Amino acid sequence: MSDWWQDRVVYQIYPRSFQDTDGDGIGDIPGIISRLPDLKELGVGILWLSPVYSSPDDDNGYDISDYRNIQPAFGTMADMDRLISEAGRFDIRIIMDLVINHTSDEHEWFQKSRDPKSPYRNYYIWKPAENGGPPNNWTSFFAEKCWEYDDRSAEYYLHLFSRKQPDLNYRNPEVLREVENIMRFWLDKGISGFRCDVINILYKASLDDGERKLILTGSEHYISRGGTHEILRRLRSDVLNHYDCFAVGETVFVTPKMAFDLCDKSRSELDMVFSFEHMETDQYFVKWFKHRFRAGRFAKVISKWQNELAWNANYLENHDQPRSVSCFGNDKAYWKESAKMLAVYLLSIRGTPYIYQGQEIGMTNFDFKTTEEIQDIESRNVYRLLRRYHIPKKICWKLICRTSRDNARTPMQWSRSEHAGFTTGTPWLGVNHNYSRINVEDQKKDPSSIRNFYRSMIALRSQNDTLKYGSFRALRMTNRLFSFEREYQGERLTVLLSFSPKSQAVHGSGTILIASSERTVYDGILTPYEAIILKTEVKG
Ligand code: TEU
Repeated sequence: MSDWWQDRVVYQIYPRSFQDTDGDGIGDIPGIISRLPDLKELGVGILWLSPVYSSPDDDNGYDISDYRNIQPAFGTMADMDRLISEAGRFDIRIIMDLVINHTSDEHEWFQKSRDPKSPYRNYYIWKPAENGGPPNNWTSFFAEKCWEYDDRSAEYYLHLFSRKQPDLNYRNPEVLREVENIMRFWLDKGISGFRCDVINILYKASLDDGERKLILTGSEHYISRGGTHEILRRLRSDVLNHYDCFAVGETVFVTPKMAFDLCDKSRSELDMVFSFEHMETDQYFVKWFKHRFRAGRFAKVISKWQNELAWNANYLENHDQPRSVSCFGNDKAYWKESAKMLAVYLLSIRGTPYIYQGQEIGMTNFDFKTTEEIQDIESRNVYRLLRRYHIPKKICWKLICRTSRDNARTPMQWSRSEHAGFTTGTPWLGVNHNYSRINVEDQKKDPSSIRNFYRSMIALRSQNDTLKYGSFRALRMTNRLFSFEREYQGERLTVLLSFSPKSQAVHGSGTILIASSERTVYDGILTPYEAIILKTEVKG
């Protein structure tokens, strides 16, 4: 017996860049409503909305100042209610981004907590100076310090992300009570669950100095600690178990064992987690220092996670990652072929597939020209840090362009019209100059388009139980070929994925279930970046 969130495909919307309807250059909720027919036609069954709550937008909505109100640029609560009901008419369910590791510093809780006598003081993590400076040696996710001194309080507060994102204090039971009420507020509105932001770092087991590391000094004190598991079990028993919903956790730096402890059914915590290891196979110790992508390493990591977790949350893109066809495919000579091959990969491994807006049309990394075009706080901080270490501007620029989160945040490319049909105003972030070649409207008309291939793959997965529930067994994991088998109730599917710009001989038997090249007979040769699923019946 499966859960509905195992059968459906999730489509992530970054509302700021999806569809603007009032000409302010920022996407909005009425814009999402206007695109529901497109999303239904694509075949998605769940929408994950990145935050639409009130926010000063220091981190584009991941700094929330009011969880029960809608950011005016995105619309009103009435718009949100209408989106939930309209999506329901299309049998599309909605999950919201639950950002509860931190709030905005403009949240009323934080403003009240700045008074040491306030009952809200312990909603956050305040500490006096240590030897005249920050309370410990921790570093932040955003390449800056993670303690901010507040004159009014005469103490420091912890922020693992930007200084405008103070961490909540989960040693205080009032914080859990507030969070549970926020979750009920949205579930009572009819949403179907949450994508839980950095959910495995909620509980800080200690504020002692950390082992000095190049990345995230201090993280051993808060990554997947016991207190976080207790919090997740409470959220499950107090809230989630009382609704028809699911929770997918974004879990930084998890190993398969940590992930198992967070999302195995026996744990009664989360339903699935986003891991990062497969997204880090083209980098040295940190994502800003990339090397050539090697499919063999990627395949081995995927196979490990497929074998170690009962159910995975499978993704290649989101609002934090560069575009997959630029990272794992070939966005020049084999753009269409490699985008389709990645579609077969994503929709044929075991787990819930997550597609990010624009991935279905093969949107590529942005062609930034100047640092002024970069909006992302993480990228701007890293550029400043690299320049502080006197890294030449040209090298800094190359590092940022390849990895910046803004690569995924350029406006959705709907058509060849101005600003790709995203807005009639001035877009908040530049539109990729290739929109006249890569857009939804053109691809809907082209039977061989990437978008129409995604439609076919999504439809195939929805009808094929082997793709949904079958076992996984890796066959070949080289830099040119990733192949694996899925087996279920007497049906065996062999998935052949070429990551090579050259044709290659690959043994395979059975009839073609689907081929990215649309061929119908397999001759033992995979063409460049071709993907084929072969079907055979197995005895017994
Ligand atoms: O991201 C957490 C996180 O670890 C990423 O920012 C990561 O550091 C990098 O960007 C991806 O390799 C979540 C949200 O997805 C992100 O947009 C927010 O900025 C962050 O949390 C803070 O809420």
